[in-house]
Amino acid sequence: MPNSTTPPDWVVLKFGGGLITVKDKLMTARQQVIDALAGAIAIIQAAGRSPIVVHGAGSFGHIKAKRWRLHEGRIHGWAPESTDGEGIISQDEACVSVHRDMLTLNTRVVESLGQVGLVTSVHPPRDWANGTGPEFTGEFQDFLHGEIDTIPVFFGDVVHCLDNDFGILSGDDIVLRLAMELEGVSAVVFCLGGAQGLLSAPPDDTDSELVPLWSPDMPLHGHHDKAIDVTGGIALKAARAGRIAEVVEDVWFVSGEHPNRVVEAALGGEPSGTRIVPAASRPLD
Ligand code: IP8
Repeated sequence: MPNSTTPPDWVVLKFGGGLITVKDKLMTARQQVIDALAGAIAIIQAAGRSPIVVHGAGSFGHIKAKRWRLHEGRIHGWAPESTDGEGIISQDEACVSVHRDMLTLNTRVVESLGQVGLVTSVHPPRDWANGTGPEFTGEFQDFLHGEIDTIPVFFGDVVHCLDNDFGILSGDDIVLRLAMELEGVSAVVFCLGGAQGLLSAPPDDTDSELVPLWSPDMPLHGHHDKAIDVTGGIALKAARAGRIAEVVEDVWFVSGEHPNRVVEAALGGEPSGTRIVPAASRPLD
């Protein structure tokens, strides 16, 4: 358990949407995976760290956001040709619907954390964030100084935007800002679905191997399902992780389907996965 007399030793964990949901099946959560991750968070907290959980949207956000082009902001006089029988008739209704769906997914995560005895506080970005990308505005620091053993939970969301009314704020950008702005973040762990880390070649290539150490000056091969994703997929994560590695010692991409690797990465170990380092610090090959 974290100790109330010493400053928190923060560990930021991103649960990828492709890990905690079935990405191409509308509103389908992977409950066993979520439960296993909750167990990992309990171990990390019991080891004296203060976890912050940020989760992605997966099929609770991207499918409708894509169909209704919410990432592009308001498009006056536009509606999709087919609405897939979901009863939504405008972008405004789609925003409300995605807000509700994200809370449904968040409830699954929070209840799972509760089942292993963890206390959480949830901070939906729609209530405090404005704008998209790493420069979004919003005072999230205020949420991080409550009870020492309360775990703050954030997620990617539809948020207000000054220029085009609304847009999609990725959980990856929230992770970046937490890592850059909080004092005492010792590790940032991106928990992936369907991948062990970053790969040396496109995933369908038989020669593709796990890259154990990656920096932003190295090539990147990863899958980005543009047909589904409205945020940047693995390329966005890698770019953000490279920046985070400039200020945080342990930055990892690991398979979230192996919770022991998540725990190891969070506690300063050397799990199977990809360690991210800043460009200048990579040893010359
Ligand atoms: O999955 C996207 O967040 P991400 C949020 O963390 C929505 O990029 C609502 C699609």
